[in-house]
Amino acid sequence: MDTLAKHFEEKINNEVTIEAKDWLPDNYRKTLIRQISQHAHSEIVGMLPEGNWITRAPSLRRKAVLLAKVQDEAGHGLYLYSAAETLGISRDEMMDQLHTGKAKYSSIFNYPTISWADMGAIGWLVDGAAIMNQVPLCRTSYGPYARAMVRVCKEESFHQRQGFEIMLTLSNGSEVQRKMAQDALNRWWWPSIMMFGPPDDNSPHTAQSVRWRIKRFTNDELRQKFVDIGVEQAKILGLEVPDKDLKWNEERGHYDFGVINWDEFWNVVKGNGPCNKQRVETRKKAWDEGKWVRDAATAYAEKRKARAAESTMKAA
Ligand code: BYC
Repeated sequence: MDTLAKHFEEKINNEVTIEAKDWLPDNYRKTLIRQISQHAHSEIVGMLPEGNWITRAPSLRRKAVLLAKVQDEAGHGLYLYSAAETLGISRDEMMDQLHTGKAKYSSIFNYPTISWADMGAIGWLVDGAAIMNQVPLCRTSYGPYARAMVRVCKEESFHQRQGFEIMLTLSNGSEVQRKMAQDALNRWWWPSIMMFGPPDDNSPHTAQSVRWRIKRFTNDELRQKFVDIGVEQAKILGLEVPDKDLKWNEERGHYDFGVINWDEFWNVVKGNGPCNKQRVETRKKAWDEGKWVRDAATAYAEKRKARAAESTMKAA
């Protein structure tokens, strides 16, 4: 092993954060670009299913909170794209990868949001799963990613609570509202536990990412933590988790749960979920229609730079 690689390994083993200026093995860089850019794409595609309900929120308060949440997701995308850029990929390249299907984004955002209760279920379960996955990422080995995650997680925990509060209100409401909440749980539970990715024995990246301390837990470890907490929270809501095989296992100290439909997961990941085409088309349209904004911002930045250079020359 050459000196640079040895130094890198020592840093990883001693929990010293890796920074953009450091020497990085090529595959570590590639893995991070893949994961961070896919994470960023998930944030901005994740705005769409909820954005769909901003105009239909049941009160001004609900509308204001949902609007703030969706705007937060845009912010998360921006921190994450910036973190990925420190690794040598441009924003344009990342967007191109999203639009051409070369880069993935989370499977969960390819499901439709058909009732207001879905806003509750997304906040409670999807943001809940996101927190479970992302809190350990605050200690990921790459500094710019870890620092971005600190702020993201603070905002995600507010998102999770607002979702749980919607579910609590509905489940304590009229019979129709309680049914809406149960129906949303029935539709979002399984896709949420799929969010953690394929099982460890079928996950090509987990082992190496854990060795590099990019991932602090495996997909199955996080999924189990999520199920254990989610089941208890469903009890507080008085709702039933749609899994007939769910059972507390005294020996393991965890809930056992039913078999995940991995065919459905891979089908959605490969682009054949209920909303994949619509999501990518909406993002492409937004990118094309936003071109004039990017052009104007670039022209303004260039003008400011030229003015600053001119006044420096005058002063000299
Ligand atoms: N959907 O070896 P694996 C959020 C892909 S939350 C689609 O386990 P890795 C939000 C995986 O990319 C959601 N694809 O990979 C919440 C890989 O394909 P490639 C985003 C998936 O990277 C609320 C292949 O399957 N969170 O943003 O070690 C509101 C093999 O998987 C999925 C993050 O991205 C999936 N669910 O582990 C708004 C967190 N799962 O790349 C927004 C950061 C796996 O080889 N990311 N695949 O073509 C991670 O922690 C990890 O990347 C994953 C996957 C756990 C997701």
